[in-house]
Amino acid sequence: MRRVLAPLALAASLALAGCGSSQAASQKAGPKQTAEEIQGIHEKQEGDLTVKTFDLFHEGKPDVWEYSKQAVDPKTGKPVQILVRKEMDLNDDGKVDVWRWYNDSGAVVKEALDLDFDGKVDEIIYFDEKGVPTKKELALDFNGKPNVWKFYEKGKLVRKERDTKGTGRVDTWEYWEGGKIDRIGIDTDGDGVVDQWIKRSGS
Ligand SMILES: [Ca+2]
Ligand SMILES: [Ca+2]
Ligand SMILES: [Ca+2]
Repeated sequence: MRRVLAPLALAASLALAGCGSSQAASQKAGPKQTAEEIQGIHEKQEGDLTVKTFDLFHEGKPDVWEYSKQAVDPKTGKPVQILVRKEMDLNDDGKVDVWRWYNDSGAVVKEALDLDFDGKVDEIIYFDEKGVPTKKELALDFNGKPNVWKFYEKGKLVRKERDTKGTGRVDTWEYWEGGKIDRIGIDTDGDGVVDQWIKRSGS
């Protein structure tokens, strides 16, 4: 049976996966299944990383993957698992749609999103240690090629760079101040250097 859930509601339920939440097991438990397996949780080793998968809807395939590495807790000297990456399949097609990377303190440093579920990443967001975005890369044509880059300082947009011609090179620079465009630089001949400036009137 195919589940029909709004992506946001699903994302919210998936977000709970890492918090020890478990739904009531709906499948019949075989005699050899562990409690975790009954909850749709499996663990395996992939190189240096431990991969924990969560089958949140008990359909026999994972919806969430958590990759963690072995480390030593500096305070206790005991071995601990540190989450390095989490992947989520929001629309149940078996392909990952959200990737999150974490630093050793557990903060998200980077997130990649496949917004239209075609397997190509459409947006990448970079965060500082406080979880504030510092940069966003957008593939507005949904072809997997970023064509807009947004830069932030203290959470505020300060610059947008655009590749308006699909050449893979930035040809338009927008400088933002106080939530408004202050000036735009345009490279008209493709040499990477601004040839024309458009300024906000009155500035
Ligand atoms: Ca998917
Ligand atoms: Ca996509
Ligand atoms: Ca130029």
